[in-house]
Amino acid sequence: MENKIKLLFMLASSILFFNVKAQNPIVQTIFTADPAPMVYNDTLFLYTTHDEHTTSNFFTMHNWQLFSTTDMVNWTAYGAVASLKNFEWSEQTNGAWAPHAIERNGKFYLYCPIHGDGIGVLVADRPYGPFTDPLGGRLVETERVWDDIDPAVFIDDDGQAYLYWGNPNLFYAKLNEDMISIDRTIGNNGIVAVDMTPEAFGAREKPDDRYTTNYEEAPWLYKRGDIYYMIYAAKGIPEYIAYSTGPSATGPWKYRGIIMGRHPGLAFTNHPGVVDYNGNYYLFYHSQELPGGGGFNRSVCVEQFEFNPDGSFPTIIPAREGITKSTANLDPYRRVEAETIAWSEGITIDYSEETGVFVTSINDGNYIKVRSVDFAQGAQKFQAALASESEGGFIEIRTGGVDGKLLGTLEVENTGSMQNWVVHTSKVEVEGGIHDLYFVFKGEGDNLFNFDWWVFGK
Ligand code: FUB
Repeated sequence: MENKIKLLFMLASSILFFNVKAQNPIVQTIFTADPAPMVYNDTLFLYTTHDEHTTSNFFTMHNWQLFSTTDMVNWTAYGAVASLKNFEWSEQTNGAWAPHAIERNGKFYLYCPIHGDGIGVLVADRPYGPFTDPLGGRLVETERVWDDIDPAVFIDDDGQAYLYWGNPNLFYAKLNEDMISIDRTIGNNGIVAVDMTPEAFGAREKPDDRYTTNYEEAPWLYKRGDIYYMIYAAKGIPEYIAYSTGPSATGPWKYRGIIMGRHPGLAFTNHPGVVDYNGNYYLFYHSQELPGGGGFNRSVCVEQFEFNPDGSFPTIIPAREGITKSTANLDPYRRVEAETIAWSEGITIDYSEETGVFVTSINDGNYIKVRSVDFAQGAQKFQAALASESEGGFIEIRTGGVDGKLLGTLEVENTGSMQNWVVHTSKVEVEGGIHDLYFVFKGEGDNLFNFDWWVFGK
C-alpha cells in the first residue's frame, strides 16, 4: 500500500513537473487551431481558428481568435475578433476555418475561409478589429467553394501581393494594391491553378483521383533571402508538414521534403505558420495535447528553429517544452491583463463589452503562470480587478512554482455580481529580480471569481 501511495505521489509530481515545464500548447484556456502569425511593429500577433469543445466527429468552428506576445512565452488573449456573423451574405452557421492576416498601408486584412462558402476578406484599422466586410460577398469566386479553403497571403519585395489557397489543389491569384480585389489579367479570370506535379510537391504514396502529390492543404508562403518557401500540410490524413522551394512567389516549385512528421500528440490535421520575429525563426502548428484534446479539439503550438546553412528546413519535432527562453521580460508595474498567460490550468476566458476579455471558471487549485517578470525594484503591493458573486476566495501570489515561495495572499470578496469589478489590494514581499510568477487560486465551491487585470507597486 505504501508503495502504491509513493507511486501515485511520484506520478502526480511528475505530471506537475511536466506542466510546470510545458509551454506547448501555447493557449490552454480554449481550443485553438490553424495558426496564422503576423508580426506588426514590435508585436507578434497570432490569429487562430477556434475549435468549440466538441464530442462530435466534425469541426465546430464559429469564430476567429487573436492572441499576441512580445516575449514569445506570455500570450495575451483578445477573444473572438471576427466570426461567421461578419459575413452577412453567408448562411453558414459552422465553418470558420483557417484564416490569414496581413497589414498593408495601415490597414489589417483578415482572409477567412467559410467552409462550404469560399473565401471572404475583412478589414480593420487595428489588428484587434473591429473588422468589417468591405465586399459583402466572396473574394474568390469559383465553382468549387468547398475546396476554397486555407488562404495564405504574401506581399513580395516589389509590392505585389499573392493569395494562395486550396485543397486538394493549390491555386493563387494576384491581389490588387487594395488587397480586396483580384488582378483579373492572369489565369482563368485571375485564378491560376498551380501544376500539381511530383517534382513540385512530391509523389503521393497512395494517389487517388483527387490527390496525386503530397500537397494536401494549408499553404504558407514565406521568403528568406532569394528563396521562396511554400510550406503546407502534406501526405493525406494524418497530415505531415512538408515544403517546396522556388525562385519566385509563383514557383516553379521543387519538392524539398518533410519539416514535421507524425508524433504522439499531433492531431490528424496539421497547419503551418512560419515567421521570423526579433531575429528568430518560428514554426507554428497545432496538436491535440490539451486535456480533452482530439482531432476536433486542437491546440496551437510553436517551436523555434534555425535554417540549415544551405537554406533548407531542419526536421522539427513537436515538444511540450516549446519556447524555453523568453525574448523579453514582463513589466509588472504596468497593468497586465489577467489573460496574459504562459501556462494555466483549469481556467478559461470570456468577454464582456464593458471589460473586454477576462479570466473566468476559476476553481480551487487552478493557476496562472506568467514568465520572466522583471521585479527590478521589488514590490510591496499587489492589486487586481476581480468580481465575485460567491464567497470569493484567495489568490496566492508565488514565484517559482505552484508550491513556490509565497509572496502574499489576496483575499477576494463577494462584489455582488460576476461583472461588478472591484480593485482589491494586498501586501506582498517581492525581492528584486526576474521571476516566474504564479497566481494560485483557492476557495470553496465553483466559479470563485472573475479576474480582469493585475499590477504590482510599492
Ligand atoms: O480547421 C479546419 C481545417 O482543418 C483547416 O482549414 C485545415 O487546414 C485543417 O487544419
